[in-house]
Amino acid sequence: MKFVDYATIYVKAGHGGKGAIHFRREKYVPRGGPDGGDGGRGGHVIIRASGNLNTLLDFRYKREYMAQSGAHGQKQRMHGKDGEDLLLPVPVGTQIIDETTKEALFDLDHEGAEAVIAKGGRGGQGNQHFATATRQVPRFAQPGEEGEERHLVLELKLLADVGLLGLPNIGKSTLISVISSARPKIADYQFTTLVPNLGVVKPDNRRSFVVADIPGLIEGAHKGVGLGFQFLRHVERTSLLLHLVDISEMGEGDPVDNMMKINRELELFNPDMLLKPQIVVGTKYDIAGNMQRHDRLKGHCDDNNIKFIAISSVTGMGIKKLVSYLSDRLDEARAAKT
Ligand SMILES: Nc1nc2c(ncn2[C@@H]2O[C@H](COP(=O)(O)OP(=O)(O)OP(=O)(O)O)[C@@H](O)[C@H]2O)c(=O)[nH]1
Ligand SMILES: [Mg+2]
Repeated sequence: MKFVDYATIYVKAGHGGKGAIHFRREKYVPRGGPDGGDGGRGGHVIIRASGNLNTLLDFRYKREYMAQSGAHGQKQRMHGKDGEDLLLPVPVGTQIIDETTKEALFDLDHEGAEAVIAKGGRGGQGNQHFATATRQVPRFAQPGEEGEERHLVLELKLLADVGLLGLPNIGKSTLISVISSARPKIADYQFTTLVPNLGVVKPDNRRSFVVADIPGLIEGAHKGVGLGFQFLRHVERTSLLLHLVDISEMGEGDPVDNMMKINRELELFNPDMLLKPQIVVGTKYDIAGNMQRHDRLKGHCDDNNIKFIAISSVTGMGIKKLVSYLSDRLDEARAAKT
């Protein structure tokens, strides 16, 4: 399935039904009073988060959404039927932004969260309401109100606890495949991962948590180099970032420089990202060779008080330690929130 995390749409709520102009007509009741009923309310447009969806793809194909109008009022004080509400399901984690004012309107961050995004117009009052002592034959009624309309931006930000970050080809997808049931594509070339993957990690006797694997970043991502940094929004809301750095003898470039480059891109994307707790993970430890790159990275982390864990997704070395460390940190983060 195609992954789409951004869409612009136009929504319009239903028009209110017209109030009726009518006079009572019955045998033996000459010149009965006004009995025109009220119009029904126009349908609302409602957006609701659903756990069954994981992309905004549908909104690329269909861009305009209109709810039903209210029915007109009728004789004998009969109320017109309300227009049906239009319900638009979106993935959990979708944010709704007003395209015109850029104002963030709603953040549908849990299953079932919903927002009435455009209100249906009120139905007009029928002429039954307008008779007075001096005006017994009101030949008018209210029209229904317009439904609200809006141009919206929908932006999906996956909700994960831990985000994986790093250059391409360093083993991000391999790690998520080892610690969760996710089965992303893994290959020995850059940009194997083209769209984010989520994996649920279920440690023994601990709470499960969600990890997001995103496409690799390279220097200049903020200018659109490589796949760009558009996918960083999916790790914007995680509690922790795992910054993966290749420490194998096959790895290219200085490991500390590599790490700095990614952090620079993070900062350019959103400076707050640097405030998020980061754990540095040295990958491919099974082929670390003379350990030169490992020692260089670990030394830097120790000097700067950065947590460092070395792993091998191939032999499993360090993986248990990493998962249990993540569980601890997430427990702390949850405790701090409550
Ligand atoms: N020896 C060894 N190879 C590994 C390890 N982890 C990953 N690899 C290999 O490294 C290559 C890249 O792995 P991926 O998991 O696809 O890397 P990625 O970071 O997801 O790459 P992109 O999606 O392109 O950003 C693959 O050939 C993996 O088999 C490891 O711990 N040891
Ligand atoms: Mg990958």
